[in-house]
Amino acid sequence: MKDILQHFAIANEVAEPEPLKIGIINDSYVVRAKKSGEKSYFLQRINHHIFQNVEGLQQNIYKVTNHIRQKLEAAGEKDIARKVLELVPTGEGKLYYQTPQGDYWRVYVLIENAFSQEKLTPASAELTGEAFGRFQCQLADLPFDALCESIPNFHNIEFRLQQLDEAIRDIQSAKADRRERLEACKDLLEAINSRREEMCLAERLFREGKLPKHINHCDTKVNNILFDEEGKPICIVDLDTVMPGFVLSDFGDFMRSAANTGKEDDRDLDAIHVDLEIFEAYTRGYLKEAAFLTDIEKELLPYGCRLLSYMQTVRFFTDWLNGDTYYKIQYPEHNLVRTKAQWRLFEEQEKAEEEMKAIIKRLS
Ligand code: GN1
Ligand code: MG
Repeated sequence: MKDILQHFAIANEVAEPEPLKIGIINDSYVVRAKKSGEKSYFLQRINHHIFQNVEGLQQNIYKVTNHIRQKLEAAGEKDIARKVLELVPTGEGKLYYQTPQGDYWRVYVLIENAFSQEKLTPASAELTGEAFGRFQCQLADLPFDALCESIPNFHNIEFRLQQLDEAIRDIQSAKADRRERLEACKDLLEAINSRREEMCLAERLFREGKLPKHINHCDTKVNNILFDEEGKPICIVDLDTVMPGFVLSDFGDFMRSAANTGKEDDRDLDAIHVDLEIFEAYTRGYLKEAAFLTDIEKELLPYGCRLLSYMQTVRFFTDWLNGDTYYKIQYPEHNLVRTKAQWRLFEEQEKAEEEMKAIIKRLS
């Protein structure tokens, strides 16, 4: 792996990359400086089966990080290197390196003493809400066409449902030999289908010109923000999916991961409930910063929570029916377990809808 690092503009001496278990898409490694006080790095193999336009992906990240850096500089912020990611170019000035075998690699400067968390306290959730609100504001003046969709239709639920339908058709037409996977999930499929129309509301409102798109992060899982030792958010990471979308995506995806008393892949479905304390704290912080929100966007925030859990259910379920080709799995039925856990969260969010609405009303 040292061979790969040689291609990047890294001047100091570094140790052998150590694998990190984060994310379920790319492969990540930390590369420590040999001398203390020198820069360490974060090396990633980009999953190019998923990100098929690596050039566009890397350009997006470069534009977004530069834009944020300029905003931080203009605001006179200190310690900017800890507040925004920095890509390390290759010796030839490219934003990634492609091996002769066709793999793609990229390097960031490592942000030291920064940690991701799976569970937040209400106090840190409020600060995190502010951080994501600020992030959206910082990107609000970036023209839409400045960024490409690094994964086309990424958070378009109509498209995700089409993919589910295709997976089912493949099984029914015997093109795919996974009938038992489908047979075992008939009730779940029926339940998913009964919410289809409602869940496509955002896309309809967009077509009618009633719901705007903004530049979003599109993967605001709680572990995609780094905190300092005191638990204060410092930097938003995992910028692979920054692209135009509904603010509902970022609000909903955060709640899907952080305002859930259980885990994304909990086998114990009874452990899964909406954590309204976290919901309220994050919302308070977010609304403080996201001054650009229109009334309809604010009103739809609880719907956004359900939408993202619904979308994640559909995506995990599709991958299960397709024979686990997209997400990394740790055991054979992992995608099925994830599907059921996300569906339970969706049902819990349905139950908590009125309470969530009341909180938003109170905080607006
Ligand atoms: C993936 O990058 P990572 O592993 O944090 C996925 C997200 C899903 C998430 C579910 C490019 O995120 O959309 O919400 O898994 N990213 C991509 O855990 O598909
Ligand atoms: Mg990601």
